[in-house]
Amino acid sequence: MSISKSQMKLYVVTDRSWLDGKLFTEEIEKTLQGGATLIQLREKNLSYDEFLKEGKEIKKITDKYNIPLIINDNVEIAISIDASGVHIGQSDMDAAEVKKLIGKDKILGVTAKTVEQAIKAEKDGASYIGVGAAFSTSTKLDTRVITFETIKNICKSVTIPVVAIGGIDENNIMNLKGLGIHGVALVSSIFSKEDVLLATKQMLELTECMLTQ
Ligand code: TZP
Ligand code: MG
Repeated sequence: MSISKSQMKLYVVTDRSWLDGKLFTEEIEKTLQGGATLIQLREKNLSYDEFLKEGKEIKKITDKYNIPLIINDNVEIAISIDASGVHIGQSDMDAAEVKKLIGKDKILGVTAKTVEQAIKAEKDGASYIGVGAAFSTSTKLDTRVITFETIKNICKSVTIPVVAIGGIDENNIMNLKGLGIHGVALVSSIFSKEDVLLATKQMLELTECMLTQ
């Protein structure tokens, strides 16, 4: 399924490591209240059953706000909970294979670090591209920073929306202006903050400003 450029504006990617006793579902709901346009449930250490249970709970919340829920990596969970789609990286399953499994009505997100990868992802049926890391980040250790030039060239080489990810916060987001991206995907600049609702609102405002050419 295609996804509109405006739906890619503020892509919130979950991270339970910042919870510090707070309730995961409540923190995610705050991002929806703050204006998140897309949510990705990203879990690296849950068992299948735990992931499934959590996915069902989060899906109820995203449905309430009518915001698509994307599942990181796990096609089986995405299908089981009828999520809106799946996001995969270059070392995960083959994009065309995932597209076949989830069907044409679902969103497929693919991470690309080069123009070639982005073009292939679009051919394979990707609905959007995630590019990064835009800046250095400690949220994902097995990633590397790519140049703004590469981000710009990726944006020029595909027709689907492109979202930048990696180390984006209130201090550096304006540097992304003019690259051609359609939104930002954020983890720590939202979830590391004491007030997640306020952080989301502030990042949304800054994103809108950055996207205005
Ligand atoms: N993929 C590339 S960088 C990254 C992911 C999941 C981490 C983004 O997290 P943060 O905290 O916004 O840098
Ligand atoms: Mg992955």
